[in-house]
Amino acid sequence: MTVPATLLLISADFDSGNIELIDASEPGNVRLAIRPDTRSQHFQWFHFKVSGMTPGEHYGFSLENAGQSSYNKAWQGYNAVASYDHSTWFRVPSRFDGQALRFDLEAREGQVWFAYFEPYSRARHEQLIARAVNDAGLELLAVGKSAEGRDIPLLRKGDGAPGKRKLWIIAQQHPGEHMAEWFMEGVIERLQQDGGEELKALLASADLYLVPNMNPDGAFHGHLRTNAMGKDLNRAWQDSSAEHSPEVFFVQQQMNKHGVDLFVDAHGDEEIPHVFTAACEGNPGYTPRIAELEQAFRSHLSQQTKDFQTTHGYKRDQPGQANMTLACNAVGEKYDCLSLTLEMPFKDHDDAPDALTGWSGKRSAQLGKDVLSTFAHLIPKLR
Ligand code: GEM
Ligand code: ZN
Repeated sequence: MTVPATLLLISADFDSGNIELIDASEPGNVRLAIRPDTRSQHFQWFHFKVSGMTPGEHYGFSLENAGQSSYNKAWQGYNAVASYDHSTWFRVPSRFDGQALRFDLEAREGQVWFAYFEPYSRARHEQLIARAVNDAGLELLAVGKSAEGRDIPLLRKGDGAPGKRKLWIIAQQHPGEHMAEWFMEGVIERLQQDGGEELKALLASADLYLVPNMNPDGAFHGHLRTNAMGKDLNRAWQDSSAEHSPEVFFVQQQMNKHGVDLFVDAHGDEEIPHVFTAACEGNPGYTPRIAELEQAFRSHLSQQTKDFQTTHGYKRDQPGQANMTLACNAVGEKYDCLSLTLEMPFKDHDDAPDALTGWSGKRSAQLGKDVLSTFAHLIPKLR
């Protein structure tokens, strides 16, 4: 009697899971497809579990619709992440033939998870909020609600006293860009652990307004780009609504209430293997003062860490040609303040590559800590 190949089980019915099974009968070529975002054509994020593997055996996986994904050119030079315990992740060599993304694994254990990037779970988000309030002295200033009713906490470090600068960081408008909430974990961890003079000086003259996850519905559903209403939140900053983009609507209400003196919007980028910022050079109200602040931010952060650079990034917008529906541009224009999109790679930061992990949650968190030093440096110049 031939021993049947153990049945491979593929699952994605968990927080931020996304995969559709085509055929798992051949362990050397498990055929899969990525599911699009709800009410949207966008897709690229994947996250799934394989169980029933035999340690020592070779397995091959193929994401067969990768060639139709939102940023399909970005698969060149990309390596998927894998984990045997859903906690420690490593890169697996991947190859893209223009249609399918393929990767192989010689199993070390009976189960493994694969993902587009190291996921930041809702459970970890809840722990982060509790840690922020209980151990890092942040106030739960307000709680918005997503389209499906999930909490969107706005945290504040500081007492909101008049005259203090208001420094805002929001993260993960694009739900598949999980590096953004890892970044926020680093910010909060430093606020919890660092009693040094630099942070004391920062907090003496500024309050931090933090939204660790702008898009909990999209993150939970394994979306790349949209909320549960199919809306790209980073295109909703001129016409947000309680019905289609309640997440942005809530944050804009809070910004109007408290004010903004500096804004950072944390994202991930599919294609460019570097950490970089995009700014407001295309805004109608762009001034030399803002240009100098952008330059000061970039040069200070470049000196702070090898995990940031200013050579690679998006093409600069032409004067007056900015897309004002983006958070960075809308907030920079409305509050006449330094306003930046911070991009972290799904691949690696090629200026300081890490062969085992590529860009990772840990490196995103460290960048969050480093950005606070750049905030401290900029405080005297913001207004
Ligand atoms: C990007 S932000 C695009 C900014 N482009 C320029 N030229 N300033 C988006 O929303 O498309 C952020 C992201 O998705 O990571
Ligand atoms: Zn984004």
